[in-house]
Amino acid sequence: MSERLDIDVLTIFPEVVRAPLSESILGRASDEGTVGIRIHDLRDWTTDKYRKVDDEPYGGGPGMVMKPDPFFAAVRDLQKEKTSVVLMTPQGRQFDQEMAREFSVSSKHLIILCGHYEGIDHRVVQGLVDQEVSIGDYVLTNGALAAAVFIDSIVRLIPGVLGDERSPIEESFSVEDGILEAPCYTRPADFEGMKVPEVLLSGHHEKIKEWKRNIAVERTLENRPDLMP
Ligand code: 6GU
Repeated sequence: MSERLDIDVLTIFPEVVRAPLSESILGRASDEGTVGIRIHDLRDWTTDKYRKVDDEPYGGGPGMVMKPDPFFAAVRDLQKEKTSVVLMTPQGRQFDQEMAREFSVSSKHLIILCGHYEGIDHRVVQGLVDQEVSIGDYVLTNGALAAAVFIDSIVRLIPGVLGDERSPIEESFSVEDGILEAPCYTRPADFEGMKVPEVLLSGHHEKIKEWKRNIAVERTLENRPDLMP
């Protein structure tokens, strides 16, 4: 049995995080209690009449900056003994499969803060955050989508969440040499004249393995030469 992972998300767009995580595999993991995901509206920790979460930047500049006080109040309410606080921000360390594995193995309780692209008061980073995470070199309007991606990739690695226990080991970026996966096929063997490679129908396991390896290298050279050892 795996250990339970609890995740609290703080966002001004709870629905953006909730919808993708309630589908299929992740919804089941949540139902079965392998993981407990709670998505909170950051505005619940505001104290003013307008539930204000942002304000103008000191020193000028465009856009608004997210205020520190709702984040501090929320984290103080939610944190437990073994909590790690993660901020989703394009300024963070770039997320990858290795980080997903580390989070899934070592986390007990995560509080995930979703920033807005214009920025978040830096005292949140200094005073609350253990790790700043970016999901890639492009800018999203808000960290909520990034949080859903981050959570999906971690939760699916928890033993028992995927039906087949083997599959996370053999997939791209997780195989020993970290190259892309071979393409796959299913019935029909001939679809409108496009045929499944003969070797896959042969039942010859050594030959199939060799074919998969060769085509994986070929496709990696074409799409992701940076992954080649
Ligand atoms: Cl974590 N947030 C935002 N707003 N944009 C991003 C991102 C995060 N990661 C990549 N782009």
